[in-house]
Amino acid sequence: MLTFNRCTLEARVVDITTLALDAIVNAANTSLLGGGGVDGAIHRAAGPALLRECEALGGCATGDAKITAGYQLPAKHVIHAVGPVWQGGTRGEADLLASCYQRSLEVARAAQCRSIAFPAISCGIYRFPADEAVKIAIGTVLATLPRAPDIEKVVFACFDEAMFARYEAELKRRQAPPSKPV
Ligand code: AR6
Repeated sequence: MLTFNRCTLEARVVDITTLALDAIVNAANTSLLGGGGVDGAIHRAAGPALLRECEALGGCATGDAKITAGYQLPAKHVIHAVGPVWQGGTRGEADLLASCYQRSLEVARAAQCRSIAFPAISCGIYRFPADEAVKIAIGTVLATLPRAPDIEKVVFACFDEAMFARYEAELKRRQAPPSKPV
């Protein structure tokens, strides 16, 4: 766990669809019409009304995020963020992934959310290298939080222990005080 101003950042091994927070983030695609991975799990758990609201949104650009209600989910809102497909790292993938985290927090703030959970966006079907993605996720959340001061809790929902270990290591590295000069 890491504390930044009044906000706690923590990693958990958990199915994101079970979290009763103000918002959970979906790793969506540009159509916003559902898919596999966490997107499929969120749509299944939320029920068909989520797809109907998504159909009215007109899609979403890569790197951007749009909000809906949570319907049958315990979370109040779903923030649908569209991560980049990994294409080797030379197509702006890192900036687009960072933009997902930044835009999600901006959208959460506008909806008065105080708590939010992120999956490891782009780290599944979109094949973004997980070590780099985790650094981008935590770094961008920390950089954006000063502009989203009402957010009190950020959960990084990990589907497996290997992903959890990456988040834990990066959170610990960021929490550690700078080493003293010898
Ligand atoms: N809770 C938390 N994390 C999960 C869950 C869950 N229920 N299910 C999967 N993960 P992915 P992407 C993890 O593939 O790479 C869809 O078809 C998973 O282990 O869901 O951004 C969309 O429609 C991985 O670490 O998202 C898009 O077309 C992470 O969530 C495309 O996949 C993200 O994996 C998006 O691909």
